[in-house]
Amino acid sequence: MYTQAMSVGPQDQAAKVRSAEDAQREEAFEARVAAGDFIEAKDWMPEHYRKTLVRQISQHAHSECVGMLPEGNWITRAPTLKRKAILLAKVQDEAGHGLYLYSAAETLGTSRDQMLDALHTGKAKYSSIFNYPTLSWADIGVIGWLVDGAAIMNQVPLCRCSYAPYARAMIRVCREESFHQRQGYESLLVMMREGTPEQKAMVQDAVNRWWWPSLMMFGPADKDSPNSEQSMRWGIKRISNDDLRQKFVDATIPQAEILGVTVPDADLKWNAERDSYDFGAIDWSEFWRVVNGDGPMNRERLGARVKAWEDGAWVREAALAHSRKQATKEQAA
Ligand code: BYC
Repeated sequence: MYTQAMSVGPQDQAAKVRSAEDAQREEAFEARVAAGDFIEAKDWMPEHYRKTLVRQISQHAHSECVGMLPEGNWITRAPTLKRKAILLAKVQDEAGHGLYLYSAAETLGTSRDQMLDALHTGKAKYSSIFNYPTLSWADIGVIGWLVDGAAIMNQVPLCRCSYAPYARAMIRVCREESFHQRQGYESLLVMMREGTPEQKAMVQDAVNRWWWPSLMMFGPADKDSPNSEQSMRWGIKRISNDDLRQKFVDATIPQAEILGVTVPDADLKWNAERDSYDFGAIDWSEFWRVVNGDGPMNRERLGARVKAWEDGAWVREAALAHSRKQATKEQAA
């Protein structure tokens, strides 16, 4: 008895040849990546590699854009002209990072409209950290110090990501993030060294609120991270979530000591054997709640992005009408 599945017609033979070719390409791709080679947009890549990159890069781009909101909230209330100019420049940098990253994701064959639609309909994620409120001016310094500090720790290895357009974008992003981290730390140093007792208490309160969410930025523990293994094998991620988190704690605690603040972790202690700090358990239920849309500011943040998109509709329409008019003129000439 013959069934379709057993058919060996010309179509099936073509499929077999194609899949053999794909297997060969895949092998060559894996070998290139294992040798530390960079992949360019026009190179052949497995579909899963492409999808993983679109997911991570678009999510990264969304994070940069949503990340403008908590800080933008303080532009009109910055305490001096100098601080206002710095904050404005920083928020503009974040918009620039979003744009380079959307461009990097577009090289993988996805459109910006598709990516934005995924954000606006809640299908795409953005960093959990931006779903917390900025309650005082000290939050702006602490975001620079801790949030940008965590971002740099995570992003420096991405400058060696196997996908070259993403790696190239990350080089510039990291230079700018490094300035962001320093300006945040410097503003906190001024408050802690020259401030009133109330200002010092404000800094400590901000550290208390941002510490744990900053540790959560690195993502779930390695054992609970479904994407890590494959992403590490493909050289998309170079250092694991837990290793980056540990490096961040080790780099940050001495900075907290210089600043004169403490972090809200009773279990934090130096472990001479590991040459690292031991730290307390992260509340993963809070992390997943925030990632899944139920954090303190999720609704406001997404609402603000959707509103900005809707308010900008007339600009997009006008730009399209203008380009259509130009095209008609050029055709007529
Ligand atoms: N928040 O398998 P895992 C900035 C998701 S912006 C939300 O470990 P992966 C700045 C994860 O997506 C910097 N979701 O995933 C801007 C996955 O879900 P899906 C933002 C998170 O991808 C303005 C699931 O949990 N940085 O610096 O291997 C002002 C399982 O996780 C989070 C980047 O985007 C999270 N924190 O590793 C100031 C860096 N963590 O997608 C500053 C680029 C995990 O399967 N991204 N999830 O549905 C990465 O390096 C990686 O994507 C992550 C996660 C380390 C974040």
